Amino acid sequence: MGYTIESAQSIFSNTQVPSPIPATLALFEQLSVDDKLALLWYVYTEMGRSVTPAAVGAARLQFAEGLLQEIRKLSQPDQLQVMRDLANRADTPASRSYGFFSVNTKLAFWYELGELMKQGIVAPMPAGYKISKGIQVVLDTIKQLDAGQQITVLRNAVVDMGFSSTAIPTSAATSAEPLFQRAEPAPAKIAVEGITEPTVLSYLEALNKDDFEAALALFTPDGALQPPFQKPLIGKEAIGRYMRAEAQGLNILPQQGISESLPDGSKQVKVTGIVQTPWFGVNVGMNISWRFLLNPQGNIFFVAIDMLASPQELLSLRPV
Ligand code: 45D
Repeated sequence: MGYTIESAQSIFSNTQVPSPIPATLALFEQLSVDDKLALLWYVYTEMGRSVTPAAVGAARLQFAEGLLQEIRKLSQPDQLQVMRDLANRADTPASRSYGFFSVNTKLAFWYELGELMKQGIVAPMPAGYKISKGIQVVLDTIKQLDAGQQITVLRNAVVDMGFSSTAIPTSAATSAEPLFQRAEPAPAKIAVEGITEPTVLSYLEALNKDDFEAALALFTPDGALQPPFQKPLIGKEAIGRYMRAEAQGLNILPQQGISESLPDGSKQVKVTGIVQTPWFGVNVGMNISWRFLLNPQGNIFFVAIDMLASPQELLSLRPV
């Protein structure tokens, strides 16, 4: 198959509408550190997207427990300073520890900190805090986003915090990852309107079972997976590590798709549907597309997972 990952990245490119998420995050980046913390507080606590506490198992916090214990012992001004250092990516011991956390441990850490702030154990938002003009602009932008996009902004903001001296992606830096519990059992059998390719259906079913070995077996040895807003991960080892760290407990609810055979016998397949993260359970559905390039043997050479710009894009299934 004469494809490169680069050429595979552009399959179905005419159905890809630019996502508002990078632009929103760029606005967020321009805020002062205190405005960033305040904004996240508003988005997280006022927008009614509640994290399912069941997701935050006690086991999950064990990696963050040390840092949380230290923060509890600090005075409130010092606690605030730790949060500022994290948001500033300052080179401090706390910020470095955080930098080593996996994505899910970072989220669990802030979840717990948010709980401690609500209880007044960790420096809360000052009563009567007045939002600045800058925050208002970003807040208004975030309000335009759908729920799945809002939690993605939250997630990316959190993941980018802390100090990390290496170029290693966080998901690769940690090996031990606690298990997520599914809020609801995922559908075992999958039917996608317009799609009969067994590889694609098996991939989606394997993710719903957290059976990452089965999912990996579908890839070519040089195959790649491109997560939303990230560069492709190449090879089964990298994909497997990533999936074990970040794909646990997802509910995959694909809806429809389009499949096209190419002259050399390979196929490009696009599927759209809903993905639920265990963090928010059934409360938040993310509008997602998968763009697969299958080789003539039916193995996955490339799959890109994209967050759709709007729910209308679920129906955007033009070829090319
Ligand atoms: O700074 O096919 C406070 C793949 C204030 C795999 C706070 C996938 C101060 C292959 C509020 C305390 C994984 C790619 C902060 C599919 C402050 C595949 C706290 C896709 C920070 C389909 C903030 C999966 C907090 C997808 C607690 C698309 C924020 C998964 C918490 C997407 C935010 C998952 C949380 C997403 C966000 C999860 C918990 C977007 C979680 C988002």
